[in-house]
Amino acid sequence: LWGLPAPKLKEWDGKGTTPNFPEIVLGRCYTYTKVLRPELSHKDCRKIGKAFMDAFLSKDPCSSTERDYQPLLELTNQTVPCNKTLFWSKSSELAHQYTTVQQEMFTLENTLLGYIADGLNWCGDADSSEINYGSCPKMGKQCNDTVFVFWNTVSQRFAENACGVVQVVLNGSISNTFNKNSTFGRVEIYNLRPEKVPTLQAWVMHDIGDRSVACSSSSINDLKLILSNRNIKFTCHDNYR
Ligand code: N1C
Repeated sequence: LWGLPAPKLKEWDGKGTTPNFPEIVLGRCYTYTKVLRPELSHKDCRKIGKAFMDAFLSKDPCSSTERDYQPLLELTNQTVPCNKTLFWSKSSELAHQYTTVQQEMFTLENTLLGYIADGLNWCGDADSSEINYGSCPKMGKQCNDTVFVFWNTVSQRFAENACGVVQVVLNGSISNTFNKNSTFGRVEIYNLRPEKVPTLQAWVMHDIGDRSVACSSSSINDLKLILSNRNIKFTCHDNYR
């Protein structure tokens, strides 16, 4: 409509959408499916990019739901082999260094959708079809924003699909080695399927020089209890080599 000013996007406290978000999503999708894992070269990156935008554009970023991301999840479905799923919490860097060396292991970021979204931020606006590059709701503070809903949704799927013995890398040099409020503690452990996942193995890693033994800490005991109630066996290794 000629002459009408574009509606002003809502202003939030958090940082805005990552610059060039659509291009990054498309580029990462092609890199993953054509270069890194050509067995997925049949995936349609244009469709995937469109489904990602449709999940949040023209919507209030504080009213996002799992359903918004379902079409994107369907287009990016992928099988992770049994015994190869690796979870992590407050140990992203170490976990990913490990999967870089141990290429047959998969964190969520080693799957297509996790790879595409890793480190990015995004939001739309209820009153405009534009991407909001200026600001987005501050996670946890202003609302459960669309990026938070996204990670909950994909983490849930990642855990539901896991099979065999699964691993988690935990940070033994912080007080809450197992944190009930983390994605791992809140979403992933409750979505493991006991009929497919007999055992969860924790690798509790410490900073160099820190010789505490976190496997015997009370937070690890909480994890053990939750799993035992869910009929999943638990093993724990301090500073797995
Ligand atoms: O909250 P966390 O850790 O326990 O989440 C990690 C856990 C892993 O096992 C992943 O499978 O949940 C999954 N996951 C991601 O893969 C991921 N990539 C990037 C969850 N969150 C992820 N992010 C962002 O990091 C996201 O913004 C979320 O809030 C943080 C969580 O990191 P954490 O607290 O160290």
